[in-house]
Amino acid sequence: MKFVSIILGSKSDYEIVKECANTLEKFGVLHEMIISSAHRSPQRTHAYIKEAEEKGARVFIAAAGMAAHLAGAIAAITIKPVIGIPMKGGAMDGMDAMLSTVQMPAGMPVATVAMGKAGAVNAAYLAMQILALEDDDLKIKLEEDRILKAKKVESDSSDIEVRL
Ligand code: RP5
Repeated sequence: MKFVSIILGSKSDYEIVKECANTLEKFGVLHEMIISSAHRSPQRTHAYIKEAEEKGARVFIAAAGMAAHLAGAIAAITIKPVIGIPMKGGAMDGMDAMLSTVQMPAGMPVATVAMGKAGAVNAAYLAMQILALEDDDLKIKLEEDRILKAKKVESDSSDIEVRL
């Protein structure tokens, strides 16, 4: 069983991170989602990553805010790709989380996406693009999605465009 694993640092991250799960769902990609914190439940986080890897997790997506160490802590445990979603909020409205997530030391990568809904959706897309390296059906779905997106730009433009 191949799947994507999503870990939220807190229930308060759910409203945004559900966009990630919904995107995977839309493409029929299996996923798990749990809450586990790098700081509040480090043993649970460690045990879950090991368990998920054994079950077939191919990519991990970690969402956390404030001193956001969750994605980095997961990257320390696994060599599977780890995607970090920095959550808005806190005194610096997400800048702290973004820097905590993106500024990993050499050799310990976390692929960091944008804050907010776009980041949650892009985390799902990036995970799927990784899976699509070995999944032709998913690759075709992603290619079709790109074509639809390009067509939507054209149809949106034709609603309003003015050309000389
Ligand atoms: C982080 O601290 C969580 O990922 C969340 O974004 C932030 C605040 O958590 P709560 O205090 O709302 O549980 O660990």
